[in-house]
Amino acid sequence: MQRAEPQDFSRVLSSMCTRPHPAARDAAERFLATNPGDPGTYETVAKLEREAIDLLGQVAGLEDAAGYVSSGGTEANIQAVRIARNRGDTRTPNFVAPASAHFSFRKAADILGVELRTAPLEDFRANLDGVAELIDEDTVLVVGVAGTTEYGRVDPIPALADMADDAGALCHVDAAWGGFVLPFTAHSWDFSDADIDTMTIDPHKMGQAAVPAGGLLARGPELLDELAIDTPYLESTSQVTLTGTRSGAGVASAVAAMEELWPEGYEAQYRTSQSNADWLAAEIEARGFDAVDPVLPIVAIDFPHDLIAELREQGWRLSRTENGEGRVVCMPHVTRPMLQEFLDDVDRLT
Ligand code: 0PR
Repeated sequence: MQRAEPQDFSRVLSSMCTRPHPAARDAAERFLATNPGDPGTYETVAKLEREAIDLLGQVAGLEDAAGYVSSGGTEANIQAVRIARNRGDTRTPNFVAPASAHFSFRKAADILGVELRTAPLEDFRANLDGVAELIDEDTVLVVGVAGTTEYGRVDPIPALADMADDAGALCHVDAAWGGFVLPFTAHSWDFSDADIDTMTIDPHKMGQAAVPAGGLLARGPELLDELAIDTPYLESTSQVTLTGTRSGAGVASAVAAMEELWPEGYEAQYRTSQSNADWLAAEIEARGFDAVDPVLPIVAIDFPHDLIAELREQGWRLSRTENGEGRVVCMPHVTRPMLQEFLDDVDRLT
């Protein structure tokens, strides 16, 4: 049988992951057989994880960050809800998140037995009155998204954090995708901008690390302590992660990518991706289609259903928003010549 080869990225417009930076790929390979879930045995990778969290803290405006490298944004979001639930003083906890929040919060609600209250949007962002209406004395967490999955929008994070604080709840920011582009924008989204408690920020998305490398950050170690369970037979005495054995490759590649790219490399990539997104949106509109203004480098395009299907037949990996728009995520592997080729196909098919 022919050996399977991984997907090449030349027509991938739908992914929030990308080709890892060469240094990240190299580090991942070297650390493939290490397990940060057992820091007593795998000391080097455990130290690297500490570095990863320090670096992620720098990206997210937090000194002495607590946290760990998770399997992805899903785990980090679940753990953030778990922290809030365990810290809360109620038997009927709920949390409030905007309708734009990633579906991982629905998994969190289901697993943890915390009611998810979904707040309405206004211009693709959380509507603050809508959020306020859903908060009550059983609310343990308010979620804001910094870089939504479908439209790259940033919720009013400082206002959400204040509302959480007034309610005695925690505030979590999901910057899984946006975290590595937002530092170069004027948006208020991080630990220095607002009184937030936890954040999801994933090296394996815009951070250009190998999969799997997600990130959970917490303002202080006492928040992570809410997750601690005893680990009687390991050298380390407790564990806060959701999974046991974890990817040392992910940890090492996250550190390598951030050491290589933070901040100049990420900034240059943000500028390239954003200018590609702005250019694509303008080109699309010039052809008579609507594009949702790319606040961050994601373009949602009002293509007819059939055209999306035909483009997919041409090999373009284009995903759809819930509203049915075609969605182009301007990741590092999405270059201007690639987008030109995409537009050439659009022109040919219309
Ligand atoms: N939070 C946000 C804002 C996200 O966009 C995502 C994933 C998550 C959390 C969950 O992260 P993990 O998938 O790491 O657990 N958003 C994309 C999605 O689920 C991820 C993705 C990645 C999609 C690669 C396609 C793809 O090829 O749609």
